[in-house]
Amino acid sequence: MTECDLNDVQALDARAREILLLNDRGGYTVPTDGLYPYQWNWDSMFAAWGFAAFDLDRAWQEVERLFSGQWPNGMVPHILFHRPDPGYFPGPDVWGRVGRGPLPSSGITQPPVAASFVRLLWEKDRARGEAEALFEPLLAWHRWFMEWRCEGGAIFVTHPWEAGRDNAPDWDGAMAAIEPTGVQPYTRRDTAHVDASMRPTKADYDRYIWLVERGRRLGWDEAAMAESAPLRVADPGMTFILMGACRDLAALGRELGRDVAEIEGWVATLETGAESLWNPSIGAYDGRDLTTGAFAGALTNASYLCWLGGVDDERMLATFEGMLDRVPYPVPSLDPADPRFDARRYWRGPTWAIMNALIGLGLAARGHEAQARTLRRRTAHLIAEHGFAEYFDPLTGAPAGGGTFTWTAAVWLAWASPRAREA
Ligand code: 9WN
Repeated sequence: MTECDLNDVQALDARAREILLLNDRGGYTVPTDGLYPYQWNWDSMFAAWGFAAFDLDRAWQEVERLFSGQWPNGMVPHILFHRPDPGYFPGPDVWGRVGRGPLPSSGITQPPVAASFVRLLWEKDRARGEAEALFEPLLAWHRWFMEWRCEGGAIFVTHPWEAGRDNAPDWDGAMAAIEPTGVQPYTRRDTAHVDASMRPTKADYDRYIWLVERGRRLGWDEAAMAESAPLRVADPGMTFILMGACRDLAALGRELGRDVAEIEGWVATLETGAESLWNPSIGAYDGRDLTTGAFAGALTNASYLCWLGGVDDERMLATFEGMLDRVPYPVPSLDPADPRFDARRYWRGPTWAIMNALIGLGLAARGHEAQARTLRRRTAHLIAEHGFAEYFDPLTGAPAGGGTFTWTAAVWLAWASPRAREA
């Protein structure tokens, strides 16, 4: 593939900046207008990375705004409802406000990419004080994960939304075992914005809402929710992301003169947990239902986050290279050879630029420069040809889900754009 034309690159850079500003709600960024009108946890950290390409003050503001919603127990919610908006369901009323944090929010978390992006921002200007001020809040969040979401060293989710990969096959077994009786009648808003064929099914939504109603009933008290928890699935995505984030937090802590022994201990624990997610029957890291012990049997884009976590796996490298040869617009969220593959349905097939960026950062950090470069170039072409969509069909590149999407614009500016490479 050839490089994008330089004029196109300038126009694309300008458009990406425009999208971030368009989705800026004054100190925090929404993922896209209409479909997602609030501040989402990991979206926001990608937004900060994108802003850092042209406005470091605004980048730090995004991170600080997210942590302004941190709960006293250390948890950082997956959504902060800064102002009411009827365009999204479930809104703040459905999540409830019992035993909560300082702001209206959801009661679950999302992938902890923050420490890794804080480190990247800090490296742009080490004289600034924001990273130092965020060190303890980040530490408290990671500690919350190790206390409430870690079993056998692997990080598990209690709601598919926690993983950020909502309808991935990883949770199919646990979701099927839930009987969503007694859910209050509700109207989905997502399918008013996006074609239903690109979104999770009604069966999924009934269970998403059932789980939220259970959490609200229990006041989002972790100890109460852990008793006979209906969904506990160990996630390679969460495990590798937290492992990488802990390594980054420890590196930052050392530079700041902090004691990082506790964080190093977590990394060792997570390494053991990651091994337990190796599924020999598919030759990849896989989701594992902690209630039944069953693997999902799914090669997903989260399987390729091993390098981000700091696990250099030759077997995964061979699988990754094979996938690059087979899939026109990598990395698919589910391998196309899987019978559950659905090219446009959300996390059951489509390619997500943010996952590509995380995989690429991991590959580069472990010295697999050639593979990282290939993925970066192919992601750049995907965005240049098909726009700043939420996700893309991995076979045709067709845009899917929401448009003018913050994290796709951010990934362009910070990583995929040829200019980002030069910088
Ligand atoms: C539920 C905002 C979020 C992303 C998730 C993505 C999707 C929400 C939804 O949108 O999830 O959190 O309503 O579908 O799966 O990763 O953070 O972009």
